[in-house]
Formats: sequence, structure tokens, C-alpha cells
Amino acid sequence: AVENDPEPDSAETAQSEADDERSETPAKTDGSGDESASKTDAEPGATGTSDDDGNTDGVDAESKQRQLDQVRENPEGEHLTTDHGIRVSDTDNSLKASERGPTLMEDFHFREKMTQFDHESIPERVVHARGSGAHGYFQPYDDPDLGEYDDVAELTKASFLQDPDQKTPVFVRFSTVVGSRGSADTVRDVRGFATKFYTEEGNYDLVANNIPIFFIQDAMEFPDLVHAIKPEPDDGMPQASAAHDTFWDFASLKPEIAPMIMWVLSGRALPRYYRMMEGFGVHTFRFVNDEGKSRFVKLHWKPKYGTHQLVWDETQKLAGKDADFNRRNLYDAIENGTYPEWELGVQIVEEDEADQFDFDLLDPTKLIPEEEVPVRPLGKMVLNETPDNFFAETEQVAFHPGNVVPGIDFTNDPLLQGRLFSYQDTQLNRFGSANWDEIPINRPIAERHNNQRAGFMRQEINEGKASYKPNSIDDDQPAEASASEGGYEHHAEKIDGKKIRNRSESFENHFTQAKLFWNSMTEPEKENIVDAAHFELGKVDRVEIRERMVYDIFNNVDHEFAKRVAEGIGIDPPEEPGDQHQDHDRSSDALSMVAGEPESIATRKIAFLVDDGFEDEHLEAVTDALEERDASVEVVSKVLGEKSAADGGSVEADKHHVASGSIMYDAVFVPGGNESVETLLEQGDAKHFVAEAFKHKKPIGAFGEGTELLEAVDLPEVEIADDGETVVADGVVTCRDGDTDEFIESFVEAIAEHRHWDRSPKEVPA
Ligand code: HDE
Repeated sequence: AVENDPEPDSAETAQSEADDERSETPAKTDGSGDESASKTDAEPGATGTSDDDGNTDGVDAESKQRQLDQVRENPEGEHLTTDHGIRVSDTDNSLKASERGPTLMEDFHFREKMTQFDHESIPERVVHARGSGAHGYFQPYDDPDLGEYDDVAELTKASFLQDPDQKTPVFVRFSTVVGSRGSADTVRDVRGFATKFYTEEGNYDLVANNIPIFFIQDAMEFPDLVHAIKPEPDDGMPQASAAHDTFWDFASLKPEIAPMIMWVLSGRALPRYYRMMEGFGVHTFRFVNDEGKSRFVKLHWKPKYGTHQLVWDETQKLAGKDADFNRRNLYDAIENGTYPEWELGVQIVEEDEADQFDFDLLDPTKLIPEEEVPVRPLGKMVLNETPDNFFAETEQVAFHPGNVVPGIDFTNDPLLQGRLFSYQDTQLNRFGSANWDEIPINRPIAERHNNQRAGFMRQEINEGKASYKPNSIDDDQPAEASASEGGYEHHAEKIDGKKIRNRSESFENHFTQAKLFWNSMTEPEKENIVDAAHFELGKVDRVEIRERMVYDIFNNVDHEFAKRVAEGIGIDPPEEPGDQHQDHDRSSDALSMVAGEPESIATRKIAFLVDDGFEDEHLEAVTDALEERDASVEVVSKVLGEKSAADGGSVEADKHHVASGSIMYDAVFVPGGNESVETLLEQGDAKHFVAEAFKHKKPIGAFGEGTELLEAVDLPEVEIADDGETVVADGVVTCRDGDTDEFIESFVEAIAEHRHWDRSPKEVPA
């Protein structure tokens, strides 16, 4: 084969380049030159990784990428080979006994290609099957505002949280929970937000969700919850949806689910993009400092670009037009350099203050209102690199809440306790081997040494004779580490009680926080929740289930809410509030996604509706103004191709109507130009685009003749400009013939609002 090589040296060169890279990145030595150095001699947290300059003082943002470089494969300029490196001369024809004869057993290439294919699929995750991931880094803040605490070290000894000069690599996977691997992104569901920090002290997995509480209180109930919400067992329907009898049957019989149901019916279950949702550790964890002092903490991710939602009608249309909507946006944002970013924050509760709440900190169906205990910022996470291979990275990444580093510890939350078993177990099912931690994406950067050294697909070659402890043959290596040497020591919590299968009374109040959530919503958000309940329960065939939800659950959350739900689903509205209802008027602004100040328009995407003969001046002025503010513009037209401007210039259409829609954009702009607008007026698609954006409460702008398209759509109660003045009406910004600067300023303000929630678009057909 080598004789036919077009570039005889290429294979050798590639190999020696790979070897060179490897020698620059001694991932498995501690850099001291003394390979036998034990952890006992090492500084706490020393890991033996080296940065670009060969320094060995910890991990940096690129450490994980350098480790992954060692297993990256690139076929460019290479020959096709079998898995065993034999060059292949023909991959289209199997080896046969004569041209029209049977295929021969000896065709090793055919057998290998087919066997590999037959075994390509691995079990999808039993929950969170549908997901998308990205690489990035975490960096502690220089001067975090920790209130009464001096510094992070006072709270936790976790090394990756201490040094503002150190960036720790991360891999994050976002997911929906219920749907299969190929289901749509925009369904009503909780989103997973799992982060693997490759710290110098080993991997820390923060396996979080975008909702701060959970459906149930004890892990024992999880299989029931998941069986109820997954497609029904007889007919396998519906896909990726809670809207069916079995889920609501379960919910109606489980009052502890009430607070979570309120979140799931709200816009929180329809995040606009992954990069615009919050993340929550859900359980109460512990931070432990060097002196062994422990405090309770709740972990939060706050997105840099705000927390925003899609609206229900939009989600359903997106599921058809772009089932990968959230996944695509994650990739686009990273590839455009507008990196998704979050702040990691923590609510801190002293152990002796844990009793101050009217709920139990160990109950995962409850949250600590941020107004009562502020979220203290610790650092930021930036996602700046998409995976090279979906299977190798996003599919094979495996999280486990039990992966913690010194300084972070568990509590007795019975949901968390059960998770500590489930994740290791589920990986055995997915990978068929306990060696799933050796797969490159799961491998820590920190060194690993122990006596576990066999099993399916073992990758490491462990040296030495003794795979047991104590031993004298290998000098009793590897050595255990004391706490001061970085050894993990569990917080020595005092436990004294009877073995019992029961639930604490302190877990009993199920409705106070459900009501808190309802009270905290603005009226449009309440309307969304009621509409969602109409959809979900409207899909429930059994009337008694609908009745139980309204009378036993919703009527204990809020009487008015229960009545509004009843009206839409053929149930008699309850006459009195439920006997467990909690008549309080407390609220928490942090729970609403609509309350709060408008933000910058950075990373928003605005559609320009354009056809031949558009006014170039308008298009350019508005494009420049939006791009200056880090928003982006796409030209949408009837068909793809070049669109000519009235004055002779031109622009290329980025999208056409059949493959796009207002649902893919944050706002719409219609520039002037007689001929262009006349063409748009003849297009149902263009009118639909504007009407739909209006229905979804999005900002709309029109300049010059562009205003005629808005008039033709007949937006209810919206004033459209007819002279030089810029008119702003409910997020619709128009100017017929005036100053573009004034128009732009108002349009930008309207975009910053994100959606114009007070609009009532119900009569708009779209
Ligand atoms: Fe999970 N969960 N979970 N979960 N979870 C899984 O582990 C489980 C819970 C979460 O992108 C599984 O590797 C139990 C809460 C995320 O790979 C499984 C209980 C929270 C992901 C599992 C819970 C989560 C999972 C399925 C109740 C938020 C996706 C595949 C006791 C704090 C991780 C896998 C990824 C995945 C079990 C409840 C978050 C079966 C038993 C609460 C983000 O092990």
C-alpha cells in the first residue's frame, strides 16, 4: 500500500507531530521528573498538569482541550483504513466469489464495517436524553460581594473557587427531561443544566436544572414520577409532553408536587435559549472551609443576557420549523463569538440559622426566596467552544452529583441522597462498564491512582505488582492523603435517630410556596399559566383527574387561579377555597421573568423584511445601529438571492419565508422603498410574519413605506405614524418620514424590553 501513497511521508509526519504534542503535554506526570513521587510528597491539590509554559501550578482554561487533543483524530490528507490500521482499497464492494456470487466470510473489511455499524447506538439516557453541550471555563471573581463573609476561603476550601487568575475548564450539557434523543427542543419541560468542572482537585459535577425546586421529596418516588410523565406504556404516546392522563393522575394524587407544577406551567418551562435561562443546584448542599466549619448553600447560575422565555404558540411552531432551535442557538452564539455566560452565585445559611424558615432546608420542593437570603456572586462561566464530535463529547459525557471536591459536601435531602446512587448506576447501563470515567470527555485532569484496574474497555496501563492495600511489595503506594494533603473528608455530621421509613412533618406544607409563586407573577404571566393548564388538562381524557387537579391541588394554591382553570376545561369552578389553602400575599420579585428592568439588546436577532426596491438608507442606518449594540440582523425575503435597493445597491437575503418565520427572531423591522413594500403587500407570508411577531408580543419597527405593511396587517389598537414623528405604541415603533436617529433610539428601547407583555393580541389571527 505504501507504494501507492500519493504523499509517502504524510502518515509518518502526522504521527511524529502527534508525538511532539504529546511530549509537550505530559498529562500523566507531575512535572517534577520524579514519576514515583507520591501524593504524600505533593502539595495539596497539585495535579501534575502543565500549562503552555510548562508550569505545573494548576489547571488553566485550556488544560482539558490539551488533554482531548491527544485523542482527536483528523482524516485530512490521510488514507482510509480499517480500525486496525490496514489501508482499504475499496469500501463500496464486498468481497465475492465471482462478480455475481455470494459474499465471502473472509472479507474482514465488510465484517468490521457492518459490526461497527450494528453496534453504533448506546442506550439513551432514561431521562434528559435530548441535549446539547459546549466547552468553556469557570473563573472566580476578583472581589466578590460576599456580605458579612471576608472571602471565599472562609466559606469553602474548594480550590477552583479561590484564585481569580485561575480558569478551570468546564463542559456543560443542557437538556430537556422527558423527550427521547430525537425529540424537539422547545417542548414544555424542565431543562437540565449539568456542568463538569475539571478542577485540579478532581472533577466536580454540578448537575442542575433551570427550575430551583423539584416535583417530589424522596428519591424513592422518582421511578413513579418518570413512569407517569413518559409516554404511556401501552401506546407509547405522547412524546416529550406531560399533557396526558398518567402524568396528571400522578400529580393530582401528590400534593407535594404543587409548587413545581406552578413553575412547569409557567414560561420557565419554555426557555428562549439555553443561554437565557437560570440554573439551580436545587438541593441544599454544604460548603466546608479549611477549619471544617460547614454552612448550608443553594447554588445558582444567573445568565448574563437575562432570563427569557418563548411563548407557547411559538414553541409549537418552532418544534416543526426548527426542532433544534435551542441547540442551534448554542452553537451559533459560540461560533459568532457572543459567548453564553453565567454568574455562579450562592445563598448561604449558617447551620444554627437553618430553623428560621417556615419550611425544611432538606425539602427539595422548597426554595429560599432571594429577598430573604441574597445570592452572593462567586465567579463567572463562559462557554466558548463547541464540541468536535457530538457522540464522543455530548452523548458520552456522564455526570454524577456524587463527584464533589474537598470543600463541597452533601446534606440529608432524601432526593439528593438517592441521586448519589442513581447516577453511577445509570452510567453502568449506558456504557456497559464501570470504566466510563476513562472516556476522554469524562476523564479528570487531576491525576488518578488507585487499585481499580480491570473491567470492560480498560484504557489505562497500571504499572506495579500490588493492586491492593496495605501492601509492602509496592511500598504501600498509592498513599492515602490527609485533609491537609487534599484528601476528601466527609463533614462529620452528628446523626442520632431510629431507622425509620417515614417522612418528616417539616416536609408537609405543600401550598405556601406554590401560592408565593402565583403571587409573584405579573398578570400576563398568570394568564400564561392558566392557558398552559387549559392545554395540559384539556388533553386529559378522564374527568375525575381534571377535577382532582382543580379541587385538590389548584384550589389549595389559589382560589381565583383554580376558578380560571376550571372554566377552560369543562369543570364546575370551586365555590370556596380549598381546606389547605394558604391565604398569604407574600411575593418574590426574583421569581418573575417579566418584572425587572430592560437589558441591553446584545445578541438579539432582528429580521428585516425586504424585497427588490428597498430603501438602502433605512436598512443601513438601522443595521449599523443594531450591530453597534451587538445585536444581529438577518434579511428575510420571499425567495433567496440578491435583493436590489432603490438606489442601485443590493443585499443578499439570509432566509426565505418557507424555511423561517418570525418565531426565529427577537424583533422585526420593515424598511421603506415603494417597490419593496408593494411586493410585500402582495405576500401573505410577509403579513403573517408581522402579525405573528405582534401576537408573540415582539418589538416591531417600520420606517417610510414600511409602515404601510403594518397598516395592512391591522394590528389592534396600534397607532401607526403618518408623518415625521416617531410613534411608539405597545412596542410597535413607526416613523413615516422623519429622523432615523429618533426612530432607532425608540426601536432599540422597544427591543430591550424583549416582549411587550401588556399587549393583548388574542384577536390577531396568526
Ligand atoms: Fe437527574 N438523572 N435524577 N435530576 N439529572 C439523570 O443520569 C435522578 C434530579 C439532572 O446531561 C440520569 O446520566 C434521580 C434533580 C440532569 O447527562 C439519572 C433523581 C436534578 C441530568 C438521573 C433525579 C436533576 C440528569 C439519567 C431524583 C436537578 C442530565 C442519565 C432522586 C438538581 C445529565 C444520567 C446529563 C440525569 C436520576 C432528580 C438533574 C437516571 C434518581 C433534582 C441535568 O441517573
